[in-house]
Amino acid sequence: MSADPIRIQLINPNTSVPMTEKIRATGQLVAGPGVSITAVCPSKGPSSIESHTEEILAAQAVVEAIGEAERASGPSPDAHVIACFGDPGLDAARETTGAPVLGIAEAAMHAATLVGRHFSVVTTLDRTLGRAEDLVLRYGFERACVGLRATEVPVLALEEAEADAVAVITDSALAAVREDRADVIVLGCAGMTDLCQTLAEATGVPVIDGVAASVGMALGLVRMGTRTSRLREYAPPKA
Ligand code: 5HY
Repeated sequence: MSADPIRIQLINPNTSVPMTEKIRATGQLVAGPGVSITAVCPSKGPSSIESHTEEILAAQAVVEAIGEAERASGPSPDAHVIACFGDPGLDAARETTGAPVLGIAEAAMHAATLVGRHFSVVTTLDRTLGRAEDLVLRYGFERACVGLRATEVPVLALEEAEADAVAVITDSALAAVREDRADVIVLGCAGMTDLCQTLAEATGVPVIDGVAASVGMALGLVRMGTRTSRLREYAPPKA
């Protein structure tokens, strides 16, 4: 095996440093030793992404983070993960680099359909459900997705997941299994990454965290030597 490790960059497009650290920790756990996981977040911008306006700023932060990593001296990342459930800037990111770029929503929905028939998304605020619904349609999961549930737990309340927040999210996941007939739960926020195990134990069904799913899939693509197609849509944009 080459001594050069596989490098995956996780991009949290909000400015929360504790959330970025949680995301990095999950990534490293999934990737295991011998894979270099870095997690970055912007120094300026929204502290959480919960609106369409913040989504646009997040998309810009994603594209900038990829550009910076590619321009930096030393080897560039072999893959990038957009660690925000709206997958902000995913298409632009795929124009920016030939390295695979995975969004956590897209990766989580794919993973969910590999281990069950029906999934429900359990997420933060009701106002984000429109974006989640758009992504379900865009990725073609409208048959598999049987529920989109908001908990009204804001993103930043997940920084230190307190018992109250965990209880509300657990109740929502249990309701999804019971009422939506979901047999898999998809977590709708990168800040829920550390709740995956707890929720799986509470619900008895697979709980998919998109951060973990996208790191696993990114690693697979890198090992397969598969990069983003540069033909047509994802060709590099004009300078
Ligand atoms: C996320 N926002 O994963 C999304 C979740 C959401 O700052 N990180 C954020 O509520 O849409």
